Amino acid sequence: MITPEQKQLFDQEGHLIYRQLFSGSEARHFIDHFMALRQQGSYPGDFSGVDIHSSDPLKKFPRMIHMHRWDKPSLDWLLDRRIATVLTELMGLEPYAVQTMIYFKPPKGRGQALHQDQYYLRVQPGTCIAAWLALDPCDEENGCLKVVPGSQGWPLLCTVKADTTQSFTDVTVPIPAESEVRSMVMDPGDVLFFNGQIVHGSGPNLSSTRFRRSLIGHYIGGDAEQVARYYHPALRMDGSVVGLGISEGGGSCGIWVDQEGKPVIEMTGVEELAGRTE
Ligand SMILES: O=C(O)CCC(=O)C(=O)O
Repeated sequence: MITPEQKQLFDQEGHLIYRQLFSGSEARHFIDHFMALRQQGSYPGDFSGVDIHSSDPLKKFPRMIHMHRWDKPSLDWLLDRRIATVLTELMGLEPYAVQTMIYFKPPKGRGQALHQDQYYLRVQPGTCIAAWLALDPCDEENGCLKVVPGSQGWPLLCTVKADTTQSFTDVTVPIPAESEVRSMVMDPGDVLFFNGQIVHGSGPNLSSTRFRRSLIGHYIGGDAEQVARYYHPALRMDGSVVGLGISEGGGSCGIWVDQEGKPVIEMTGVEELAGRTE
């Protein structure tokens, strides 16, 4: 399914948009399914709580997490053959599946500050990879995902406080001023695959009418031995459970320093271990 050019691009840039891996009508079906679930109540993983009277749009439509543990359509999507095939070709081996999430990102909802997924998943050895399915048309106005191409080569950076007027998460990673932050403009059914080290995030939804919904799967290499506790149990792509160890994280993290006028990363930071949950 992946051409040699697409694989080369993924290796160079740490991300790849696979256009129309799913159809527009499948995307519409997921919108209907998850909007109905969201209206029906609250679920494990609704950390910020659901409050339909709140003035914060994200309180009315908080993201849902790990739906595959109790919702069959989510499990079927996480293990979908099309995703498994692309991931296997990008990674060189079949992955394990560890997480589902749906972001509703309602009109005027905040985004998620720049971060690296491996900060949360702590895969050892290796890193994680995401499959991010656009359910709505995604562009700069409604807060499309943005990535820093090439940052998949960076180690885990030390986090700093994020601007929580713009982001619903409170940590971010600093990047050099000259870094490209590329907008992922996508149509319903397109899937963005991105490496777990890559710096990515999204700005607020500036539209007053349009949602920016996306269904997200997180995967780890089929040779991984450990992943953070929150992501257990890991599943093989046939749905069977695989027993992995629990990684704790902590240790050193990268800080940007100036070296002869160029920003370089030094591993001189020490990471805090406060409860991380993506
Ligand atoms: O969809 C977004 O705005 C952020 C999603 C994200 O950061 C992720 O899938 O890791």
